[in-house]
Amino acid sequence: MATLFDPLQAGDLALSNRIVMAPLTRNRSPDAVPGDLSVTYYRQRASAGLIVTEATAISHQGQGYADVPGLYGSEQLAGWKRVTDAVHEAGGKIVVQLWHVGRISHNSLQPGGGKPVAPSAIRAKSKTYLIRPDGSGEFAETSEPRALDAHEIPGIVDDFRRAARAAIEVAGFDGVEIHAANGYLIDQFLRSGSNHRTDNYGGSIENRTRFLFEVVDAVAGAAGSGRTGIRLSPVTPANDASDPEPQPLFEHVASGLGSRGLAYIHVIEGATGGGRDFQQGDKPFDYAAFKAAYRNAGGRGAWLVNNGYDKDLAEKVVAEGPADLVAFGKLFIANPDLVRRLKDNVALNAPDKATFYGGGARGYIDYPTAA
Ligand code: 8OZ
Repeated sequence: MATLFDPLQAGDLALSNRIVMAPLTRNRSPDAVPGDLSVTYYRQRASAGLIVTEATAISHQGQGYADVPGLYGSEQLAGWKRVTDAVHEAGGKIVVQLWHVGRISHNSLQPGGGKPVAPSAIRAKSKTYLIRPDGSGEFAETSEPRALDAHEIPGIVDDFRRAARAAIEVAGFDGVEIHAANGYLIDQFLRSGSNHRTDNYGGSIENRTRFLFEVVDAVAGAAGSGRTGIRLSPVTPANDASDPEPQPLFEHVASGLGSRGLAYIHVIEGATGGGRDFQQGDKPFDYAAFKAAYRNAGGRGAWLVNNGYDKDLAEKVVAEGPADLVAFGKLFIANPDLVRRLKDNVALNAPDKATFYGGGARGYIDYPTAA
């Protein structure tokens, strides 16, 4: 029976164990450049089987929060190269999460102070995080977006392609993860609550999933399909994501992904950071049918699960199914040596919520490792 501490081959990624560091937004990259603190933070966590970086904007337009990193300029790529070198020196593997926030943004973060872009001009009931001129942080309502013109969509697909290529060739990542979860741009296209388009990117399930598959094909073409993963959150209400019928939608996504040779599928079960049983529509989501749709379509990638796992539940899903890999978020914030602590049953440090977003070294690189 598989354990959390066994190696796994996920596509082209040879992982030393089944414990993944989840993507975690930390807002410590002024000018979108990861700096010394981030080099230390990721190096400290290199014993994870795989690190998925915090969500990283593929373009200035894809930015939605203060001090989150990007992949679109040479300084940002150079900052990330220092991170990947440090993780590799420490024996780890690291992929970058490719992010376009769509409507979850604020005019003040957009090129020229313009409106954020979205499938449709529907404002999200959600907040973003800004930093005031005096350096203090504040949560602010997301701005009114404008609907993308169909002729702009290939340019965004190109931004994903360019970011994926630079991530591998310049920044030295082992792979990339497409962020298609949590109510950001790709998820906004998927769900009927945020996509009211009447062209071939809206309406039917085939049309609402078109943008996702275009991005997957572009990114997998640039990074290599065996170095590409994708994160999905079939029922999350995060960032005002809503769709009354997630089952057929996400089974269509899963079967389309099955033939694309990806390294892994990363599934947030339930409400992101909240209840694992959360549902949208009138039926509980059937994760087994979702996974079966992927395997039945030929999908061979690793099945990576996330949301509220502790050691017992993680061991169970890796031993008995359905998972090959388990991602831990808050536990990795507070425990740089989480793999060793889980293996040796060492008590865990508790995460400090007050230092999750923004700030400096405190709550970022000062959690102790076990003696
Ligand atoms: C927390 C704060 C800001 C962004 C996500 C990228 O939910 C995020 C995020 C999380 O996927």
